[in-house]
Amino acid sequence: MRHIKNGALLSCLMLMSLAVQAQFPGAAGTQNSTAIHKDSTLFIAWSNQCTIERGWLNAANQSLGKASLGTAMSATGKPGENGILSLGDGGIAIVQFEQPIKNGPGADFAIFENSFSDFFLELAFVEVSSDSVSWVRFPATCNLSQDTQIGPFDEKSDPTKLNNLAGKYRAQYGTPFDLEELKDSMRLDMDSIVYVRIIDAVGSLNPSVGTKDKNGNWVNDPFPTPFPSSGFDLDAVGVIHQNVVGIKRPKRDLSFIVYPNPARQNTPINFKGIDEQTEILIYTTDGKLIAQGVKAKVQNLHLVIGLYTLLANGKTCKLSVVD
Ligand SMILES: [Ca+2]
Ligand SMILES: [Ca+2]
Ligand SMILES: [Ca+2]
Repeated sequence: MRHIKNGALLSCLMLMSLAVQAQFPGAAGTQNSTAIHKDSTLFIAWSNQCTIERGWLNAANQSLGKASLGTAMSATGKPGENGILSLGDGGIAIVQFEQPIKNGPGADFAIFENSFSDFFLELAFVEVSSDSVSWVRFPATCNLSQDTQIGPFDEKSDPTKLNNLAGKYRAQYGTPFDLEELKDSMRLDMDSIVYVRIIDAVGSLNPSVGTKDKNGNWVNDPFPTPFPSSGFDLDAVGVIHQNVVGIKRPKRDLSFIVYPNPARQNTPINFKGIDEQTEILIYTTDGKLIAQGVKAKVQNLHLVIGLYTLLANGKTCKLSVVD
């Protein structure tokens, strides 16, 4: 008898929890929306570096190849600048900033996608790191249908059912993230978030390729999207609170090796610690991006005499080219 009673109470509690299941803020312009317009004075800086690992045009049919729209630079600067970087299914972008982000009052940074609609929402998980070794994910929620796949052209998403997923809002409106939610993580330095990692959520309900939220629910977003612009389309990452007092150096060595170094003007450059698929970016000392591509593409560049900064997978390396 006692057990039956407890069972009844449990069912009742479950029903109640379903009834009050969290509704999250709605689309830009609706009451209590947390969307932040790109021209908001809250933004004090924008990401200035990005490395990418493209994802598939269709995670369920990898023979189609990978997404290709945009470049790493597309994820730098303000929204609407430098184009859009399409990640593809499961693709990853890691962005960095001139100064680390820190935890201040309210949201600390925001991510911009390029959706044309409040209800066509391509989503991504968001993780942060102080050292590029330990990453902590914002606890994401997707309470969208677990039975009906949102198709590639369906405007059937709903921002009130999404939380802590980039892409919750339409173009020009950033989705905010508050580091306060991660403050109990021993693996982060709340005053020095150096990296933000954006990982396309493969929005398929097919268990072999789909991705789940913090509650074990499938993330449901337009799928499949077998176009060059597949998956999450990263426009920009805006900083709201940054650490200007002094950059805390990452605890680990983040360098990789390039040799010979110094290199002669017309000799190939070799890399150690970089795999074949990793995108390498080459900057001049004044921060201008002059070349990017995988190892096979950039190793035979004929760089003029000078000093360069190379970036790959969030790691950097100085290269000197001599006569
Ligand atoms: Ca905060
Ligand atoms: Ca997706
Ligand atoms: Ca952009």
